[in-house]
Amino acid sequence: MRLVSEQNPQDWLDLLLERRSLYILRGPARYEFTHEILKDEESFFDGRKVPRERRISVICRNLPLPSDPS
Ligand SMILES: O=C(O)CCC(=O)C(=O)O
Repeated sequence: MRLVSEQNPQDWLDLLLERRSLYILRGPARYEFTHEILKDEESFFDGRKVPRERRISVICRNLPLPSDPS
């Protein structure tokens, strides 16, 4: 997964999502960065090919707080 800063797209970070892994996006990672699953031809981590196969994603979202500007 790649996180890219919305303000400065040169500020990005790749995360390795292992099988059966759980990730939580919150705070700046949730609201100030985009997130994407990389295309197969871009799917490398630490120089190692990460094959894209069938992927099941279960997403849980919280309702925004009333004070949440987004
Ligand atoms: O499949 C994923 O892990 C990404 C989910 C996603 O982009 C989303 O809907 O927030």
